[in-house]
Amino acid sequence: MGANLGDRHGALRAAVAAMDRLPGTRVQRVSALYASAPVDAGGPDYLNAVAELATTLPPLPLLQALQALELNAGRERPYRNAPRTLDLDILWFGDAVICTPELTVPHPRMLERAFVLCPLADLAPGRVGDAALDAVSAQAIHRLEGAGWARLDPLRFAPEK
Ligand code: A4P
Ligand code: MG
Repeated sequence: MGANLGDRHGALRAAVAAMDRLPGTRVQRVSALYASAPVDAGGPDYLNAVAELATTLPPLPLLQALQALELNAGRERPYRNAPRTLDLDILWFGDAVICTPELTVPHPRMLERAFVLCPLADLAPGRVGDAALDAVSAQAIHRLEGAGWARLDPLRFAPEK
């Protein structure tokens, strides 16, 4: 999840709640929130986080449902990497490897980006690994300790310690 326009906290909180309401889908856990400057883009700083979903939706219907949530949040796409009110990308889908015009999984740029790997490591440290985190350690990123998720149910959505 990412947002760098408007009420970024509110958009990410609403996205977690909306994903939890998708058909056959529950949000299992969410990472901490992370703030960073835009990578390969301009505009205000981003807030990013990663959520783990359990879903019976196949990958493409899930992507389409996420894109509908982006539209509901006022997402516009004037140009590539434009600032946005809400971006919902699929990083992993279980162990699936998907390479279609609409969907590439694992996300092709995730390993280059601290704003993806840091929150992902909150949820899956063993699967991300220290080497991947070391590779992005030069990128400035700020973990918002305990901030931002106040209106989420802390028991349902707390990341694992
Ligand atoms: N698509 C293919 N694979 C996927 C996937 N795994 N998840 C296709 C989601 N979408 C996927 O996406 C463009 C098209 O990618 C979709 O139509 C879908 O069919 P989009 O949401 O319109 O645009 P996007 O997300 O900006 O595109 P892209 O190319 O994925 O951008 P990136 O690489 O995700 O970069 N800096 C900070 N600090 N934080 C950020 O969140 N985000 C970006 C966007 C740049 N810099 C950033 C951040
Ligand atoms: Mg996207």
